[in-house]
Amino acid sequence: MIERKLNSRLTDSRVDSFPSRRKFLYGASLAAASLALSRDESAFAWTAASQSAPAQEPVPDYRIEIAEIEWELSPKKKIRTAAYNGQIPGTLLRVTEGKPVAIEIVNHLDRAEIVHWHGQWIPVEADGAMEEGSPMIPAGGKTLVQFTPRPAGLHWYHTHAMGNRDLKRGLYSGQFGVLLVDPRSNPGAYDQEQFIVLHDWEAYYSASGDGSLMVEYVCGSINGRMLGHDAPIEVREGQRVLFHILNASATEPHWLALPGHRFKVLALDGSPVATEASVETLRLGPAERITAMVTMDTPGVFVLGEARDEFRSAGMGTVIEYAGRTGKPVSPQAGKLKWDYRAFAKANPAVHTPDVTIPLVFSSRFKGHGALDKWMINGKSWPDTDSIVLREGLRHRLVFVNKSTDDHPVHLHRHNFELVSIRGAATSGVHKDVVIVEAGTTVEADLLATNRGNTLFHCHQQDHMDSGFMALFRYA
Ligand SMILES: [Cu+2]
Repeated sequence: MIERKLNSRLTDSRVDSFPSRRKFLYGASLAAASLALSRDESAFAWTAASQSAPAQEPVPDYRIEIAEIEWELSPKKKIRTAAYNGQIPGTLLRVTEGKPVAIEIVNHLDRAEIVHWHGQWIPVEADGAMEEGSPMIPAGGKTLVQFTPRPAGLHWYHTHAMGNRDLKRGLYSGQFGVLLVDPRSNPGAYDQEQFIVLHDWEAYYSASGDGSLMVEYVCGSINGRMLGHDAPIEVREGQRVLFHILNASATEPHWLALPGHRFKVLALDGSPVATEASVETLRLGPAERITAMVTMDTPGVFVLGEARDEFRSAGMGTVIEYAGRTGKPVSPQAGKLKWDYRAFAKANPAVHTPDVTIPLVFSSRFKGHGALDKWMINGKSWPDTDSIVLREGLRHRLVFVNKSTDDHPVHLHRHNFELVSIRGAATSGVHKDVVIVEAGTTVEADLLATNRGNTLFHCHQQDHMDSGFMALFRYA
């Protein structure tokens, strides 16, 4: 029987164990490919990341195999997509802050790939962004990535390849998984933990009001299954369930609710919040993570899912069932969709004076009917965007000015930032590595430059990133 908890079904993919049925089948399906490759080891060209490693290669703690798979979102919906270790989401990588980890990545695809460690403050060689200078993994090649995980919290790993106009590549595919960095200290008391990973599938282009193209999806899933096609999460009255929630969608923000329950938000993007506020509905832009505790105090059967009917009926939901309760699950009502990062901030914002202020103005250029808009930072599109120079040790105030009519989940690699104002209202105590800058608004965030090396900044919406919404920060 397939394990129902993501945690237990994924932790068995450590290199030295091989017990689960799903993993076993995957091993069998790849046997032919491995055999072919073993005849000619030179086909496995070690890439630059491993050449800088010690002569004695360490035994990897984890292995990630990138391959095309057929995946059953539901019995009626089978898709083909590239994924990690034959499962969606990929193997849960659970590591400890400060304890070095070695991960072997094998690319069985016929194209070069790259894996980014989102939220980790690690060197460029390991980070996984070719624009920074991290090496790609060639088609049929493999690499060994080594880094010391920091900071603790809910992070993730995913392809950083471009999707361009191919809606099966990049984050439109199944190439994503959870990287949970446990703190060295006790993370707190809870009765069980659950991982909730959102994704949208079968992307297609549709014409927006002005005739330019936008991405939409046929269906969505939680933990790789459409609503009603995964085993329910079983809880008991009084339990405190720690939810690790990741929006791994290529382009869509999502709203999540569990009727009759509230989410006590403990951390955003893995970073503990100043105020652990309780909310009814969570908003997660692409790449955002929320760590939240739910006290199970309303017995029944419920859908934990998208608060909006159209997304939930397209599959984005999972059932939560109290012990001994049966019946039709109660779905979230489309209530007010309200989200304010400041709910989790310090009650009295701390005031800091930045050493440097860096305006970053986001705008788009209409490229015509049937075309993708071109996205710009300070008037230029990648690869022509001006690079931003950071000075080590200084406090840089990033002023995100969104002059467009879209919201943008902007992301900074290898660092995080502290939100200092949203729509002109001062704030502090919320540290993130992705922030949604809503259409027509300004968000300010302070970046402490403490991790030398090239640092990519981009919109995490795949089609925006692919259309120029990227810039490189570099240290002076
Ligand atoms: Cu964007």
